[in-house]
Amino acid sequence: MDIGITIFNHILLNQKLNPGASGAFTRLLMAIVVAAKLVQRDVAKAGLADVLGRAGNINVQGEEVQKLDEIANQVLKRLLSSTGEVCTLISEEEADLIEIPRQYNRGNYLVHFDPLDGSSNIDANVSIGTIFSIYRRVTPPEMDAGLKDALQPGLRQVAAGYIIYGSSCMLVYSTGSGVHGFTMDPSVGEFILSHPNIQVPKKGKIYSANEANYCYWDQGTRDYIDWLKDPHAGHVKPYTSRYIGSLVADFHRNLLYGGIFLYPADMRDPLKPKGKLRLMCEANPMSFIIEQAGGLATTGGERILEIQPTELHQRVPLIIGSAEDVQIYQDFVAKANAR
Ligand code: P6P
Repeated sequence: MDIGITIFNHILLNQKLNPGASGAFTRLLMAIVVAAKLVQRDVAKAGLADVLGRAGNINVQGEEVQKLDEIANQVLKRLLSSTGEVCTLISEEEADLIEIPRQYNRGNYLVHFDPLDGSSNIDANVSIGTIFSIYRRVTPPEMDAGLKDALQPGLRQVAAGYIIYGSSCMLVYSTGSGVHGFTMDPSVGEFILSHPNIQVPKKGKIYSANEANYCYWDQGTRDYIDWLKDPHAGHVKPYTSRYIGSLVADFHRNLLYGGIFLYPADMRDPLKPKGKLRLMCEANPMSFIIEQAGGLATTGGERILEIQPTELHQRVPLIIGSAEDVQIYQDFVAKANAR
């Protein structure tokens, strides 16, 4: 196991593998690393400073915004814009494309990000996370970036990753050459390679879903959950339920241990018929990572990474994890739909 490699060295090694690289992508990734350190610093002291609690305003998703959300959002906007390597940004906290301040160059990349996912858990000191998804622009550099750049299928991502602020702070990312995890060494303030080439187990025994929504799910999903819990289904190892209610935390555990995470479409909130999670800043980056790690990610009917987006903040059902578990889920949905 490679130890002692810092994330900066890892990113630079990655650049050396691409002889034509200008260093722009490297500078962008390094800005994300610095942002992660700044957000981690504030998250770590959340219970101590006045950042705890509500900011008293509502974000574009209609959710109460916590002060840490705002801090994380501003940190990412500032650090990514000042690289001069992005043409626009899209934050889960803001309705529209974020314009890059005029004093900075505009580059060939754009980033979708959720600055602090799972923030409703902040007050309870539950693990939360930052999620990012990087694309190349598709419009000419002399034009202002627009929706054509921002609404690309997840297959077009050039990198994706997340930072989990938990018992330790980890950064997990992929540029399309495997998934690599780095753990923060607080004594030196560096992310050190701790999980090289992460591969998700082909099959797990953990399922993660908010079963309070059970009666609002489609028949195929209900059949699958019933099967998971059926003691007579012939499971080699009985499944166990683990649900934190923080996507990054639930995803990270299943990535390492194996299993399946489900946030299906539900009819609990008629305003959100496609489920709760956002395609561009949650489902696509996590799907890019899981496929790089040998897993699968689906809506139940289609591969997440192949969805052609139509809105910046569109929501999608997300079923993601170990390949065999996700495949079995898809079989249940297909059977139910065929009835
Ligand atoms: P529920 C957190 O608010 C979040 O966006 C994800 O991090 C998490 O997976 C999901 O919502 C939890 O939603 O409806 O189970 O509370």
